[in-house]
Amino acid sequence: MDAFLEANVGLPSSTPTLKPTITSSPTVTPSPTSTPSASLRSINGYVKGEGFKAEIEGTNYSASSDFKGLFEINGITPSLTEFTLKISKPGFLTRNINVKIPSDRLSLSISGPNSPIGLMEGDMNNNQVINMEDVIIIAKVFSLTSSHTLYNAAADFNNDGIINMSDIIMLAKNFGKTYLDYQ
Ligand SMILES: [Ca+2]
Ligand SMILES: [Ca+2]
Repeated sequence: MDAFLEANVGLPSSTPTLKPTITSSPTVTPSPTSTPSASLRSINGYVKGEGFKAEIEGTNYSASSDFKGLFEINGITPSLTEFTLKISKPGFLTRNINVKIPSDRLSLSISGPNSPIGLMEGDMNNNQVINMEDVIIIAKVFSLTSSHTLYNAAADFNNDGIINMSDIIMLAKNFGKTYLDYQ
């Protein structure tokens, strides 16, 4: 009997050593907890103008601003809460905006129709600075209209179908500016 007891006492001591393997199953439980927060998020905002691309840097999430200047990126994975939103358009100085979606929000609006995000005209070669190189590029297409084969839509900042003094003045106002000038 004593030997039996000893054998039985010996058994439980081996059972706890098995327990750690069981503790691995609780680690699976977090997956149900992620289901309620698995709702996809969205971000929207207004940009000054149509055809500006808004993209979440380092991802495939992007959208273009419509004729009202509105863009909307939908279906953003819940794990993506802090990111850089890159706004760009050929001919304009790319702007990066740091965005943080609060964990309790499913949708975030970063700018309204009355305070659209503006981009500076003039970065023709897209090197994050507006300087003489850009002036030379626009000078080459000066006076061309949209019907011309060499017409460069990127240089037509005000999108009126002709590259003229109005566009040059817009660039001149931003001369010397870099991406750092967006605060
Ligand atoms: Ca440039
Ligand atoms: Ca123009």
